[in-house]
Amino acid sequence: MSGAVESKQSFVDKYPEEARIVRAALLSSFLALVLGAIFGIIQTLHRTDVARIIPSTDYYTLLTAHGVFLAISFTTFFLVGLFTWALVRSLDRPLLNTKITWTWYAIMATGMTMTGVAILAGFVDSIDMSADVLFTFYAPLQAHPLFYAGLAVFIVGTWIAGADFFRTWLAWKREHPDERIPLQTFMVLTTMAMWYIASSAVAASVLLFLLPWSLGLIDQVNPTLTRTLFWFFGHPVVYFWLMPAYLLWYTVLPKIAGGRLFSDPLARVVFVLFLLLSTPVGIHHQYLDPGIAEGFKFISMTNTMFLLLPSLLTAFTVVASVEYGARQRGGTGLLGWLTDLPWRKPEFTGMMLAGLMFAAGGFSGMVNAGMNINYMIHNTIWVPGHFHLTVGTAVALTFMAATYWIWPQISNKAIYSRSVGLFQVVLWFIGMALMSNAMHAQGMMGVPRRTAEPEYSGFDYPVMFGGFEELNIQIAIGGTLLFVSTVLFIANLVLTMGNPETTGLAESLPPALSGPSDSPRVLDSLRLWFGIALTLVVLAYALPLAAIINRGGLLGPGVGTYPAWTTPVLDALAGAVTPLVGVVGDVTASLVGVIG
Ligand code: HAS
Ligand code: CU
Repeated sequence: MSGAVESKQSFVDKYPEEARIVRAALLSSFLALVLGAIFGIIQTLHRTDVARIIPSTDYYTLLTAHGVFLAISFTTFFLVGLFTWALVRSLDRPLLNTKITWTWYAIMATGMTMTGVAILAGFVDSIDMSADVLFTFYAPLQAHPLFYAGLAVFIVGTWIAGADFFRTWLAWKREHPDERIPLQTFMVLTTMAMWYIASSAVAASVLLFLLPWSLGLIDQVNPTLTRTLFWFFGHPVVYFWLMPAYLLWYTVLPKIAGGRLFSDPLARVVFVLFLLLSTPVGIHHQYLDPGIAEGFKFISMTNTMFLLLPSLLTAFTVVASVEYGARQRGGTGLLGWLTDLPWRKPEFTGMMLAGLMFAAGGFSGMVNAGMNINYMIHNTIWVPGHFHLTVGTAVALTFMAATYWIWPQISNKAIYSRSVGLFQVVLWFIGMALMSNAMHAQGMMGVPRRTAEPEYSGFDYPVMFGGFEELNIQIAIGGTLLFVSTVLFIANLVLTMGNPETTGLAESLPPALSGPSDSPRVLDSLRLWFGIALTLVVLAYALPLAAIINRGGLLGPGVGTYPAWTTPVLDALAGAVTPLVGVVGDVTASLVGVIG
């Protein structure tokens, strides 16, 4: 899109219907953020024994709500909103049919409501419904069928969203046969392609095993199988959260810094690498699972180490682009240019702090990924420390920061208070630095995750990096700051929505220094990359899955390979077929008699 046109007309001026959809998706995302934040603060204060307003028996309900609303709902609704904006903006063409778009939005919202109701009902004793299965919803924990049905509906919604994006791009391609895929669209499409592969496994797990099991159609499932299918999806889903943040770091952050993206081809390579490598690594969440051979775990570890590459490339490209921006603004010196960046802009500072935190989160991820050191931190609170830096900051803080930049363009309303915005993003950073650091340190002491009572009465934790109690205080203060930061973010947005509409809020995105024509055309061959990605997944998972099913059956040991509910169906079929066979036999016999 040419800068001149866009500077006159904002996104909402040009595409009012699409802007409405983006706003709806973002607001759904922020609703989930509010709910997740409320559960988060209750749980932080409970775990650290600062304030206990719920019984510990409700802790799993709380933790499930916190995880599902934030990790699944907040992230995915933001993603579909952001992707709709990025696709339409970069193709400079409307969606094919917004009725379809509203349909997938409604399907996703319905699915998430079903799942949310099933979880929240767990707080009400008089309702016989609960879903205390955590956001990693594999067996043997079992939820009410509504929880699984809602998730299935939600995932189908995201699949239709992906199809909507692909169809719109294909229409654009027919209109522009010789052009390269615009970078943002390329990022949207590779992410959705990765999502189709990743989510297929969890959809299979829900539809074939967990839902029939919770409906009572089958008596048991094979826990190792449902865990493995979950982690088949559970690792790539973290890149499904991260890739929209990368889209913003690559395409929006350099512009805010006053510069341009350093290299468009490198950005494409990074997204292709994520498509190829995100999925064949999920077993790194199962290093301590029995029933999976060490060799498969080792292969998964090796694949994970390759997967560090796209993030390290990103660190280089994004920092180089930001540095270019600073130098354009007159910055000089080895590090002196850092002072020439627009630190007063919440969208800039928020994204930079998110990127900085990601470096720390990525390093703790490298510790997780090592098979031997994983034994030290697995199932300790180190792991929540890790993912609050990655999804909880690199992703969440980038989304909040980007909202300060995107919202005016999709609503024609200026942000109510940009200084509160700046304060808010810095507060998030400080809160997370305290909370996550203390979580990592406690994890090294062996403090478990996922428990309301980490104290183990009568057991003293060894003192290192400061004592257990002191770290608890850091976690409580950090968690409280995060809650305050979320309240400020939401309040600012609500007040923004009350602002009068205005003009002049349009922003353009400049082309990259090294543009798409510098990269080989094969990079745009989505079919090729999708095919290779599928092949890698088959190579990584065929044998482990076959071994798991061979050992424990599809439905766990002793049940046989076929679901129990097929027995009555087969009996009924046999009952219907037997007389028929009898008739055929009789007829044949009489025919033989006649002929004879
Ligand atoms: Fe992870 C567990 C390994 C990245 C999320 N991870 C989790 C769980 C979650 C999660 C939610 O191998 C818990 C699941 C559960 O409940 O059990 N993770 C990794 C590795 C990476 C990684 C190797 N994780 C992420 C991201 C997440 C995420 C991203 C969410 C968005 N993780 C694991 C493992 C476990 C695990 C094991 C299982 C642990 C266990 O035992 O249970 C890598 O992708 C990390 C690569 C990144 C880097 C950092 C590069 C530095 C950069 C700097 C950026 C700076 C920029 C500019 C852009 C090596 C890119 C600003 C710069 C300035 C100077 C201002
Ligand atoms: Cu992982």
